[in-house]
Amino acid sequence: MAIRLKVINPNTTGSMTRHVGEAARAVAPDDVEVDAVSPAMGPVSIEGHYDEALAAIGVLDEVRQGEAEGVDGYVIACFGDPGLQAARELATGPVVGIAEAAFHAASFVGRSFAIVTTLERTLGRARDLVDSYGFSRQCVAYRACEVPVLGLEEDFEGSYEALRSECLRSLAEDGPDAIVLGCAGMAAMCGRLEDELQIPVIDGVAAGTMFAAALVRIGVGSPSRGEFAPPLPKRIDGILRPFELNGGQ
Ligand code: 2AL
Repeated sequence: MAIRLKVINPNTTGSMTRHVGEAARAVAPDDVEVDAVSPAMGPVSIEGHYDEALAAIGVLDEVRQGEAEGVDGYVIACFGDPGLQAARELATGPVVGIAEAAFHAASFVGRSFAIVTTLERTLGRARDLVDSYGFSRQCVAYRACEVPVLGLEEDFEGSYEALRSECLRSLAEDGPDAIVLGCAGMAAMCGRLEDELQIPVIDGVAAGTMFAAALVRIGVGSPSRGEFAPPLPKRIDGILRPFELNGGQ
């Protein structure tokens, strides 16, 4: 049976969603159908805690719809993994965040990795994720190339140069065994960077797609009891009313 994966770009920029879909399809096996989507509401890019809190709602909306459509697994394609734990409460199948996927991939190929991301202000979130996922010993550096998320598409070559320079500084000063790219919008730069740097460079969109497909194939999904059991039924007020589950009962 074909595996249906929903790859969610949590921001609302359609061109980035298309690129994320291309990155996922480039690695997905023939029996994996990739549906790349972005939420109907939310910020055009995610570069801070406010953006992320709003984007998480859109992610949950997509997972809710995916469950009604029989989706087998999900990838949350933003490096802050917005809404990941909540999405697991909604989903039957696996939900994989690209930051989490990239850290795991890096840990398979070396002792240490460096994260090179977009804006410096997003590094606190990266640190929190590394700590909470248990990768503090492996992550030896947190770096930013100071290109905003949408700038990655607006000036691809200039952004590539900024990213490449920061990666080279990291190799010289931090000595990681691998580089983890800190934004879904960097996916198209991964192969070229790896060729130039001669070190594993990990794009979480590719890693997350393959991990999610593998989990579906081996029959591993979200837990249905305990912390990740479906949300408790309750009334939800105000503009979030459409998120009430089972009529609040
Ligand atoms: C991201 C990302 O992957 N998508 C987005 O909108 N922002 N991450 C980041 N560090 O800027």
